[in-house]
Amino acid sequence: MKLQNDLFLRAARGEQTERPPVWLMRQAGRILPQYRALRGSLSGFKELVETPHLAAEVTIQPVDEIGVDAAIIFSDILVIPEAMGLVYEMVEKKGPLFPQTIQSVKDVENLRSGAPAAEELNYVYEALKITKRELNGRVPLIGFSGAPWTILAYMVEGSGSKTFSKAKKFLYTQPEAAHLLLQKITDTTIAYLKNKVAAGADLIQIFDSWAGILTPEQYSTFAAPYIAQIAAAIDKVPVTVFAKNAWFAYAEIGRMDCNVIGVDWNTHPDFVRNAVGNEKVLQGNLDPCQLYAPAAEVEKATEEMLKKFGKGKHIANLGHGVYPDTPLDNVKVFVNTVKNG
Ligand code: 1CP
Repeated sequence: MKLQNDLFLRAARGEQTERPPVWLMRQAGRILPQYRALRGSLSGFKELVETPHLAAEVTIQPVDEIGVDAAIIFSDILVIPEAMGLVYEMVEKKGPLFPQTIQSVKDVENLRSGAPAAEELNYVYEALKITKRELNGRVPLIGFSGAPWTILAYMVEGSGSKTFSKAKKFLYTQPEAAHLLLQKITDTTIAYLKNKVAAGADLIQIFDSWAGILTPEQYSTFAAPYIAQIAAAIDKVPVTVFAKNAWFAYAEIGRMDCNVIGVDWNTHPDFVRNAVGNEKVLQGNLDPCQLYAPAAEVEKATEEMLKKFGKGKHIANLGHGVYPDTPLDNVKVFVNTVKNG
């Protein structure tokens, strides 16, 4: 089906566009009253993720309500560990929890991987198909995964963490087991993302949310090579790599077979441009907390951000996911400022 609004995809491919496209990481979620109402009627987060027509419904909510130029499929990066054999729980007000974690090479050997693991995630592919049908060509649909290092971090740590010191300890003390695990996650992620593309994803974004806690050497050893494998394997649609706080890794990411590079709010777009050259498209990077300021300041800051990126090769977004308690009106000011800019 032909897209009515293909601005996001044209920009991602590096084509000239009349204005930068705009969407928000975590736009499908608690900033929307429609989401909160539906979520409140369910047993929990996983019911929403695992029920394809409901996942499709919340995926489309921000397109209707905020007018963004792309939808992102409602799911979570933690479906991959579960498909490999580690069940996750989403504890209310706390976040993810893995009752069983990875501690040894034996634990890694016991995991499923590759296409058989990816087959466990039919509910995600079903959600993509329903979303594509219901979007009816209005905007492109983004599919996503976590980067292998970020997925390993949850599988070893067992929950969120400020330091992920157990996961980093695993890299320092059991590097062979770590590489085995990273390769299994990579193989599973490639099969999963190819299935997502077959189900209708128009672009793939890889989230390396915990990139910034590694040393540059660790990043080059345990993170970048696996993302590079995934980016090279996804050949039918554009790929975005978002490695949060990994300012030291932009040159390496710039050499990957990806189209778009995410920029967090700590990093100046000029710095990233210098590191990656002129071909790549940049995505970002307003501070999510800026959206708590009065509307007039949100507008001004958004205009300044657009100026910093310059004309072309830019997809407007925040520097990380939007926070759940952000005033919805200011989210709309952000989006409309880009659209009217
Ligand atoms: O009950 C709820 O509503 C829980 C909140 C929530 C939501 C809305 C979680 C739990 N996941 C999601 C959806 C989600 N997760 C999306 C939806 C699509 C969209 O962007 O609109 C996406 C892309 C993710 C990806 C994700 N999950 C990441 C990478 C992106 C990022 O923000 O860095 C990470 C790290 C997770 C793990 C996760 N899932 C949920 C929470 C609270 C967390 C973070 C836990 C931690 O701090 O370690």
